[in-house]
Amino acid sequence: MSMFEETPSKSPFRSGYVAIIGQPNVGKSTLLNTLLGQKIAITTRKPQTTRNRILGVYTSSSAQVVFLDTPGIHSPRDRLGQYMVETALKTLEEVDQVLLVVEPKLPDQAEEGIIERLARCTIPCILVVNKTDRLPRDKLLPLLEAYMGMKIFREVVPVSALKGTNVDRLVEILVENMPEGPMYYPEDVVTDRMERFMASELIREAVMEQTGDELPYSIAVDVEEFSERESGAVYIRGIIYVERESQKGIIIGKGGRALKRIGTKARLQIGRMLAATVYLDLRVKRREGWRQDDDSLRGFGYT
Ligand SMILES: Nc1nc2c(ncn2[C@@H]2O[C@H](COP(=O)(O)OP(=O)(O)OP(=O)(O)O)[C@@H](O)[C@H]2O)c(=O)[nH]1
Ligand SMILES: [Mg+2]
Repeated sequence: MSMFEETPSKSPFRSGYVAIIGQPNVGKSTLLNTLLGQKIAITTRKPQTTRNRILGVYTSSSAQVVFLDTPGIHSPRDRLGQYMVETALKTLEEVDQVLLVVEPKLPDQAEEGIIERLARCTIPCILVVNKTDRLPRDKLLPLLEAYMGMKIFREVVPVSALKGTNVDRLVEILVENMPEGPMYYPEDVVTDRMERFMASELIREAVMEQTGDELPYSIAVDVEEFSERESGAVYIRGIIYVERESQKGIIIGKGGRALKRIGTKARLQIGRMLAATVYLDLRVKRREGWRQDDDSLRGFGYT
C-alpha cells in the first residue's frame, strides 16, 4: 500500500450552476468575463446587448462554477425581446444559485418586479451591487443595508466588474454555498459556444459600437462561412442583416468607410480569440421585419 493513497482531510469538490440575471446594461456580461478572466460575452454601453444564454465555466482545484449569463430582463416589444426575456427567466429553473446584478442604486419599479419573483422561488439568491467604482464611498454602506433589509438575499456583495474589485470574494461566497458535486466540464473548457457563434457575436459587438442608438436592435449577424486555410489562417464570411435600406447605408457609410471600421475592429477581436490570422469578409443585407419572424429568429439562433 502506498503512503499516498489516503487523503482523508481533503475537502470535497464543490460544483454547481449559477444564473446571472438583472436588468439590461447593469454589467452582467462584463461580470462573467471578469469572473472567467477571459472575454466570452460581448459587452457594450447599450442595453439589450446579450440575446442568448451564454455559458461560462470557472474551474479551480476545489470547485467548478458554471455561470449562465442571460439577456437583460425588460418589457419586450417584439418576438426577439420575448425570446430574450424568456431565456433569462427559464434559466432560473436550472440553477443552484442566482446572482441578481444591479446598478449601485435602489431598485426601480421594474427591478422590484424581478426581486419579487426571486423572493417567490426557493433558489438561494445573492445580490451583486455592481459599478461601485462610480459610487462615492459614503453612499455604499446605506445601499448595502437597504438591500440586506429586504431579507431576500443570502448575501449582498458590492463589486466593480469592470475593475475587478471584490470579484474574488464573490467567487468565494458562491463556492462556499455550492453543494458537493462533480466536474461538469473538463477543466480546460471555458464555454460551450462554438467559435463560429463567438465570431458572429464579435461582429455584432463591433456594429453596435460603431452605430447610433436605435440601430443595434435591428441588427443580426450570420456567419455563412467559417473555414480554416492550410496556412492556419481563418476565413470568415459574415452577413450583417438590417431591417431597412436606410440602415444599410448607415452601416456601410460614405465610400464604405463605416463598414471598414467595423470590419477592422471585429477582425482584431476574432483574431485575438482564435489566436490566428483572420480574413473577414462582411456584407450587409436587408431582411425586413426579421425581429417578428419566427423563421428568421430561428435562423439567427434565437430559439
Ligand atoms: N463603471 C463601470 N461600468 C461598468 C461596470 N460593469 C459594466 N460596466 C459597463 O456597463 C455597460 C454594460 O455592460 P454589459 O456587461 O454589456 O451589461 P449587461 O448587463 O450584460 O447588458 P445586457 O446584455 O444588455 O443585458 C458597459 O458599458 C460596461 O463597460 C463596472 O463595474 N463599472
Ligand atoms: Mg450582457
